[in-house]
Amino acid sequence: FDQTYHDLLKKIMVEGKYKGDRTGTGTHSIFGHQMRFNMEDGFPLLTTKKVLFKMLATELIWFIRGDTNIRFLLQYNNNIWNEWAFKNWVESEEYKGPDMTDFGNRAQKDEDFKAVYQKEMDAFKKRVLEDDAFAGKYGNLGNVYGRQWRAWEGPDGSFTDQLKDVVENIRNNPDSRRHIVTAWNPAEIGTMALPPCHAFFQFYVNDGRLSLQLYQRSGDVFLGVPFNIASYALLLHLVARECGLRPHEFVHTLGDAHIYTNHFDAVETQLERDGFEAPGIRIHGERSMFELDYEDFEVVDYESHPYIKAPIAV
Ligand code: THF
Repeated sequence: FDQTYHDLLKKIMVEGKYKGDRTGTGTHSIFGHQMRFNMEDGFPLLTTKKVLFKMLATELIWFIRGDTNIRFLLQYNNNIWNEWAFKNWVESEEYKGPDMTDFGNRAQKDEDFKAVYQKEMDAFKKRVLEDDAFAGKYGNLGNVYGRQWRAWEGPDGSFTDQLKDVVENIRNNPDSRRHIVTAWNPAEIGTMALPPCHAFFQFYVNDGRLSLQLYQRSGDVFLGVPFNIASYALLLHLVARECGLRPHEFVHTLGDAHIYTNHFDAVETQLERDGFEAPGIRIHGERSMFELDYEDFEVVDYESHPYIKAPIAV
């Protein structure tokens, strides 16, 4: 698994072309790449750096619940979506604090600003956790993944639960070529904090085994992709369990696969490391995937190199 991922890192470092981007950070990028991870070889949580399973597992539960409010994540001390909610808050009429324009880049370059930003961010998190009305307004990321997966709104006002439907269809008509869930809803892109990166996925059943392919339009290969791999592998395990099938392959197809220029040193560090044996995953209890909690998951025998810190581009 680590090798498959390292091959992608190397390919971008060698062949990647400089490309400016929305965040103003700059990237090296390639277009079109596919990786395959066989669940029979273990659970693809990378070992050449520590990947925080709790963060991606609680995020996946949040998607599965159809929740789009960061309050749930904050309750697990999961901060991966804070910047996008915070951006809506500081750009609102109601915000009266210090100027937070371009806070992501400024916090990396300016220590004094970073302190001010962190104080504002802490106050924001506290308010989202404690104040229901505030959380309803500014904790919500809009019509992001959870909403599209569980309650896609049709033109007639009806709702489609794509995730429940796909589980039903896999059970009842395994050979179908329409086991699809899409988060890419063109009519609602404007109401999302960030248009979906992992946009479209499909299941495939053969010989009692279930596979999953994801089309990811944009991949932050150092920070996001290790999360995305483990997250969709976990989703594959959950849906297979729900349908009485064995999890087989996760096929990860990437569109714009990029490494941010401020991640290059971190990538070099990671590429010098050799991987350990992949861990395993256990899902405890009998509850349906729609009712699971983080405490029902267990990663077993995870041995990894240390965590590598790198800044997130907002
Ligand atoms: N934006 C960018 N630039 N990259 C992304 O990967 C990304 N996401 C989501 C939305 N926008 C994105 C958010 N997902 C981390 C990981 C995933 C994220 C956001 C942030 C992150 O910082 N991970 C760190 C540490 C986590 C922590 O300590 O809390 C890591 O080292 O893994 C892609 O879906």
